[in-house]
Amino acid sequence: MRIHPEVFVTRTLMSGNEAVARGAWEAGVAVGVGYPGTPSTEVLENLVGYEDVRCEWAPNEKVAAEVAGGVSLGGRRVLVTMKHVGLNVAADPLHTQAYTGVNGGLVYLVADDPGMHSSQNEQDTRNHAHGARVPVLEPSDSQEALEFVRRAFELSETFDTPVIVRMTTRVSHAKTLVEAGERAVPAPKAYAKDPSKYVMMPGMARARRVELGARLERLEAHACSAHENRIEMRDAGLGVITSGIAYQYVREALPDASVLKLGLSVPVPSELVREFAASVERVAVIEELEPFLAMRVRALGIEPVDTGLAEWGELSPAKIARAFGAPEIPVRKPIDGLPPRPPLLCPGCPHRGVFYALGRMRAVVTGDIGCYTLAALPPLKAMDSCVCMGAGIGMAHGMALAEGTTAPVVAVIGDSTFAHSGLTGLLHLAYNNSGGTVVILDNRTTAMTGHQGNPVSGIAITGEPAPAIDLEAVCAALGVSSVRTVDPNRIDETLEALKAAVAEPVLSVVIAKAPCALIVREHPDPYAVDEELCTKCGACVRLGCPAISRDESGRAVIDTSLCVGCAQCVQVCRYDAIVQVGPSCDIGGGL
Ligand SMILES: Cc1ncc(C[n+]2csc(CCOP(=O)(O)OP(=O)(O)O)c2C)c(N)n1
Repeated sequence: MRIHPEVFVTRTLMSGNEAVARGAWEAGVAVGVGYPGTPSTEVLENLVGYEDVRCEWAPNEKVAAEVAGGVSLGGRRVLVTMKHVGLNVAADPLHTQAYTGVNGGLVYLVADDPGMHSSQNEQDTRNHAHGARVPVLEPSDSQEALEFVRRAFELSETFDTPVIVRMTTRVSHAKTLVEAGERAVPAPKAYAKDPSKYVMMPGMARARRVELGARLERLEAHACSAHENRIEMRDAGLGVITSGIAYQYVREALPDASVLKLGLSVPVPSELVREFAASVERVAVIEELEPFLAMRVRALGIEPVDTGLAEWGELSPAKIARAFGAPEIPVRKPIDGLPPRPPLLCPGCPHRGVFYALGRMRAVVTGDIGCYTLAALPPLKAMDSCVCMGAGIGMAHGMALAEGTTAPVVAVIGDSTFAHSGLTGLLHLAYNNSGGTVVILDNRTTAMTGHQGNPVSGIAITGEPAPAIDLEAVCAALGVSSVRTVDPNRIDETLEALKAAVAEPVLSVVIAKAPCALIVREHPDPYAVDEELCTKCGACVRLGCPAISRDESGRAVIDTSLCVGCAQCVQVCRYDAIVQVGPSCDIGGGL
């Protein structure tokens, strides 16, 4: 095969998220705003690298969507980014922005996580879109990610609606070749005062609701001829209706099948579906997550074949091939006999000290989402619940109201999560005279999603310093009279502060403040175990530090290449068997 050199000049390997950022830049966005969440985070992290685009991390997705709504109202194009659960938080503005429509193009980039690689649940964003009556574009590779984002801005302005671009983990993170274009910035639109369009009170909203229905019909008519939706006729024996990454899987597993590929999948183009179904003998619907398309196909009186494919988890070419009796697609199996490697808090993680102390207190811990959720796992086993961002604070109060336990109930929440949705929970507790205890784990970063800045750490998306909120002052302003700040690497001090806090009859906050071990540049020298002093009691092992294990005899061993010298283990060893060593010290058998 002859390879044209210009292919390499104009095409670049990009992840789907990189391509989305590029597409938004090419579409002339003025602003990108969002809240981190896997698998969407890199979109904004890439967009900030382009010139002439203002990017901002918001404290949460609702605020991001509202900022985006303002940019749109002001007449400029804007991209708002989040993961699927973020759209729950942003659902309130979205559902009414669908009524008001837009001025400048308003595009939501929402990334779903089938299989829950990095999420607390699985959701199909198409359901939200259907409920809000906004269109959805579903790219199946990076080239489409770029093109569909550009297209989404055109659709937004042509049809006067917010548009969702739905990504999934594999489209977001896989790299495929992309032919990039140039940036074209549309002329800013003038803002014209129009309360009947933008002030959604009942009298105005009712009229807009009629328009919303009419707009959806126009969108559906458009979707029947939109070039994002195409019929690929091959063998007429089987016709597959599909969208997003599932399209790529179908092409690999069933190369002879005819396909109706829906790039603009909401609203479902009924006439196109009918036309396709009439041209094939059997229709199958193959989609990742919910039977969203399948239900609408059925509603048209077309009965798709029962594929037996699950309505949850990730789809794969192998699963599709198996479901259709097609030639098997080999899947690489994990090597036998590998030791299990459960996820653990990093060596030197400051969260560990807090959970060790809470374990000692036998506290019931209503937790939250962040790196610290790992404290629920052995050996710490120090978290009792994790539902959604911010939930732990209200849940601790609810537990106290239920009077179902005599153990102290403590809410634990990270700094980014506190700014995201902990503030209002704490306000509820203060307002309702709770005597509970809330621990804010201030590790100076949003660690879980890759160390983004946040309003507590005071670092902007550009990496520049930004105003940081003063946690002590904020808690006091919300009505919390008892606020303590501790260094969680000092375990005794942390334990004392927690015990004192739960003993108080008033609402108390303990701020556990120490930077994430991964953002600390210089660490103290590592520690090692003195073989002669170690009694094999296992106290240090119960901290769950990846640097500490046992040798065949049961004696503790510290891997000095992993140890960052936090000295938490030193504090739990009652036999002074853990001693500091130089970084390159050969501790051999003697120590
Ligand atoms: C609504 C929502 N948005 C985003 C996420 C992704 N997410 C999970 S935890 C987290 C923040 C964690 O930061 P922090 O609370 O500071 O804890 P850390 O990881 O630093 O310990 C984010 C952004 C999510 N799960 N839910």
